[in-house]
Amino acid sequence: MPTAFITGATAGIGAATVRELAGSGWHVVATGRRADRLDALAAEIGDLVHVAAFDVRDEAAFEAALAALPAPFSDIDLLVNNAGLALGTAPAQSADLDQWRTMIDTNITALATVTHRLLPGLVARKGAIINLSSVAATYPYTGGNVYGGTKAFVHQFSLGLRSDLAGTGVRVTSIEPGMVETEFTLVRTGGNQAASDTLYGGAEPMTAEDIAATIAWVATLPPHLNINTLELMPVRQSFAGFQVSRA
Ligand code: NDP
Ligand code: 8X3
Repeated sequence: MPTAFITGATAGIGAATVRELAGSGWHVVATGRRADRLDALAAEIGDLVHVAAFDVRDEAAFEAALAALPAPFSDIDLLVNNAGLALGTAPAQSADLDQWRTMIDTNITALATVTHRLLPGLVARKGAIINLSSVAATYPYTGGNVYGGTKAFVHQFSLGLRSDLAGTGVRVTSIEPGMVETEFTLVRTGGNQAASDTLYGGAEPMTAEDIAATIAWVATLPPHLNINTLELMPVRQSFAGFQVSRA
């Protein structure tokens, strides 16, 4: 069975994707900063999972984790660039610059670094890359500023990769979800459970398992077929109009 390397596997979409792929017999490298969460996942799933705890922004730690991969986990066929976060909901003019930098470092710089490092092996194995973008890449909302910008990077980078990888057999997909109930809003609000409950309450949001099943579907399509971008929303979420600031 093939091997997947998943960033951000300690929670939400990443953890659900580990369970989904390992449940179908894939070997999975599960990564993230919280080692206790990764150990629990490994204990739950067993030998099909290899865990590596590191901060995806720490290139040396990432390299050390790669160097420590045993076979068959070292032969990566699928990269799921999932680690990411939003921080804050303030408008740009009152946003925290450190939060902006953390989002850029994680959602853009680390994602590009991991991709660059794993690309030669993915080309050699005619593998695949699945990137987690967002509806925030396409539809601006107040307070979405840099988060939406990072996800627009992920969308466009995915399309650019497809161009560059023409003829290699490597597939690239940008998955672009709307509301998924995970730890995302807790992280964004600095641990405000009430804010998270209010956002998702009554919205019948998508679940991490919904997105994991979509990732698994994309990853197991016939090798001649590439999903370029895939946008998903809960039925209860849709588009709002423009705002007008009247004189
Ligand atoms: P969660 O907060 O539940 O999970 C985020 C994961 O990213 C965690 O495993 C976390 O691990 C990891 N992560 C964050 N920063 C780092 C870091 N510096 N180094 C390593 N790992 C890191 O959120 P989701 O599952 O919802 O989010 C997963 C992806 O999906 C993100 O890219 C997000 O932007 C995207 N997305 C989410 C949507 C939603 O509504 N939830 C909608 C659209 C896209 P740890 O903290 O242990 O390091
Ligand atoms: C997460 C979805 O709408 O909160 O990417 O930006 S949203």
